Amino acid sequence: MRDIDVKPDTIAKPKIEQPRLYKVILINDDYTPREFVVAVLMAVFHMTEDQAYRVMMTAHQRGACVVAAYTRDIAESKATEAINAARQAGHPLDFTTEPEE
Ligand code: TYC
Repeated sequence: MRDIDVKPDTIAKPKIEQPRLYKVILINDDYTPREFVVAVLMAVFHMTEDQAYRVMMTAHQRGACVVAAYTRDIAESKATEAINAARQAGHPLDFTTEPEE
């Protein structure tokens, strides 16, 4: 009697789809005080003062800077929270979100 090969030719490998991440981008402007930008980055994005200062200066010098990447809902709500804080204080500070490649 011949042995029957019961081993599958291919092993099923479950494919886990990672959710697409969205970047939150800080936009420079000529009016919002630097200290306010740093404070918002610390409060909303949980950065240290050092990290927040570097991100703020990058946006200041280059026009924009990626702050962080999150799932779409989180990215949009953090951008909205940061913009609302700026409007409350009367500053034109702006953030956008865009999908990562
Ligand atoms: N450019 C602003 C100033 O000179 C500071 C600033 C930095 C504003 C980064 C926005 O995303 C920003 N007061």
